[in-house]
Amino acid sequence: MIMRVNGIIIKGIGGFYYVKASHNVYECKARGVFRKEGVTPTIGDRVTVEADGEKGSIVEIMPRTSYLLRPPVANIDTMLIVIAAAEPSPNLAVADKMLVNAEISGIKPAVCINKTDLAESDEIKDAYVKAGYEVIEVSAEKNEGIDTLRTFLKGKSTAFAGLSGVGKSSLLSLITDDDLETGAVSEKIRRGRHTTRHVELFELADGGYVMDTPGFSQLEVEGIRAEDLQRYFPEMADCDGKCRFRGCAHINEPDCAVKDKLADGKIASSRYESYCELYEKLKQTKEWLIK
Ligand SMILES: Nc1nc2c(ncn2[C@@H]2O[C@H](COP(=O)(O)OP(=O)(O)O)[C@@H](O)[C@H]2O)c(=O)[nH]1
Ligand SMILES: [Mg+2]
Ligand SMILES: [Zn+2]
Repeated sequence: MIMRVNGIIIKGIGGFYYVKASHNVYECKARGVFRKEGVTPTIGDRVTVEADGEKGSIVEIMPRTSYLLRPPVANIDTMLIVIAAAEPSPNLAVADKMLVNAEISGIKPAVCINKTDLAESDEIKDAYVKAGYEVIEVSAEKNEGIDTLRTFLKGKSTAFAGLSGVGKSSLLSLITDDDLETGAVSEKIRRGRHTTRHVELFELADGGYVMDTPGFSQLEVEGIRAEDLQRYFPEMADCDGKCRFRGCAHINEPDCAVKDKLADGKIASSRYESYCELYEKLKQTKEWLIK
């Protein structure tokens, strides 16, 4: 008997889409009509399936609230940028690049500082709180802050991003009770179960979804003009129109509201350095590469 059910695509492997609908997962093909319309079903898509037993066919894709291109995933609400307090030592330039890329994608970012058992993290926290971001401090190793993290994740779709080794897999397995690959898992299990690097959404017991985003930390900031970069630094928003020069880049100009805020300690110097670095890189981008 064929039934119509609504669900969410949690993974795609070998031309099949796996759609989670209440307590079932349906192995689905997509109707050819999507190809004609130029739409590719993507992980995170909310879809309608015509199901026959455990197999099904995706017949409708709901409009997306967000779309991340790399890795491709739809309807992510939040991007959680994971930084380790130590091991590896924090790379705030990379964290800021990821924050800008999340902002450009229209996905609300937040910061998670892991490995607080290894080093103190006040300074990092301070930089991002000043920027206006929510900051969650945790230790996957000591199981600290995990309840706060669970509360934060409840009821929304969150993508975890961060450099390799910061503890994304450790955190994801703690909150999903799934046996994900972590640096600590034995080589045998790793080879047996996690040889493919596919992206997958995991449902949380309290409602909501989480996923890892391999490769996201490597993405450069591109597709925007250097002049527009300040829009993606929330702590600069209230400086808009307050500098002496119109179109102030906040780098070499005198009487600059951003530099005043920096001097007052209301913008972290690490954040300002990231801004300057990204601005210079974008300045060198050829105009015709900008969307
Ligand atoms: N000391 C400490 N080690 C951690 C913590 N979280 C993860 N690790 C370790 O850091 C390594 C990398 O973790 P993993 O979850 O694989 O990082 P990923 O590359 O971001 O997925 C592993 O050896 C983990 O056991 C933590 O909170 N404290
Ligand atoms: Mg990992
Ligand atoms: Zn300025």
